[in-house]
Amino acid sequence: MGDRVLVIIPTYNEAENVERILGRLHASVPEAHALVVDDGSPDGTGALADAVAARDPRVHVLHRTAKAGLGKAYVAGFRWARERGYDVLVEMDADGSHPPEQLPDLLAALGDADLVLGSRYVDGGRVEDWPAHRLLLSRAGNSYTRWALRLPLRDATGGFRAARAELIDRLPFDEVASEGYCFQVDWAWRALRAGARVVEVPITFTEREYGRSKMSGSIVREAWARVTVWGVQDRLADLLPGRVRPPVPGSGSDSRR
Ligand SMILES: Nc1nc2c(ncn2[C@@H]2O[C@H](COP(=O)(O)OP(=O)(O)OP(=O)(O)O)[C@@H](O)[C@H]2O)c(=O)[nH]1
Ligand SMILES: [Mg+2]
Repeated sequence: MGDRVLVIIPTYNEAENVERILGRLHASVPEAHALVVDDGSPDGTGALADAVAARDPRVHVLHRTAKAGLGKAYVAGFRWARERGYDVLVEMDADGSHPPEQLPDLLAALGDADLVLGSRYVDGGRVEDWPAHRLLLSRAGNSYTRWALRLPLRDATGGFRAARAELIDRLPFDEVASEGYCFQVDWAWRALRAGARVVEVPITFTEREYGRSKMSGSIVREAWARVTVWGVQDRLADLLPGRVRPPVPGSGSDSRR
């Protein structure tokens, strides 16, 4: 393909994971570059990433001073990538939940799409070792999102994705306020409304082995609140005569797998 691929990995206290995930990434896709976006992790994740970067020119580190949430970290990473001319931008967690071994599947699907979502909830997708309450929360969140936003996606909250840089350039990331995983819903929805070709490919998601989850009640509340507000705004827009917002293409059945 010849595209320059950058895998953006946001980190906060991932000292046990950061070197491991970079090693797995490069075993799977040797030519990819990686950008660790570290929010000043007190456990020294940033310094560990620097040490890898010092011996591997494919690895880069963006240090930010304070924990500001996943959304802000990705927006900073996207900007960094575009300033350096990468063609394909990948989102991936540091904790090993998103298997780098499946990244080639995502990149292959990008041949025919603008945005590829690694999906736990299409045929062939799986979640391993998640406690029942986490799976329920994730499934309920996705069902609610599908319904509230009339979004033709099975896994809009997931964070293992590959996108064409031209799509990133077209979306107004400066106005995105979402902080937690709600960021993923936010920009998938913007992408669909901008006419992007969005495809879901199955992934196997596994629970993190090391380190602690940053998932919190406030992150969940943010997602439910924002999705509800967007859904209401979207329904109200339907009622306005001569509404200008284009509908999400293919709502319902057109999301290809
Ligand atoms: N830079 C940065 N990274 C973050 C922040 N919050 C979470 N992350 C990273 O984002 C990724 C996802 O966070 P997790 O804590 O695994 O959250 P999750 O995957 O939704 O939840 P679990 O399944 O419980 O792990 C990990 O690589 C985190 O280190 C943040 O505020 N700033
Ligand atoms: Mg995780």
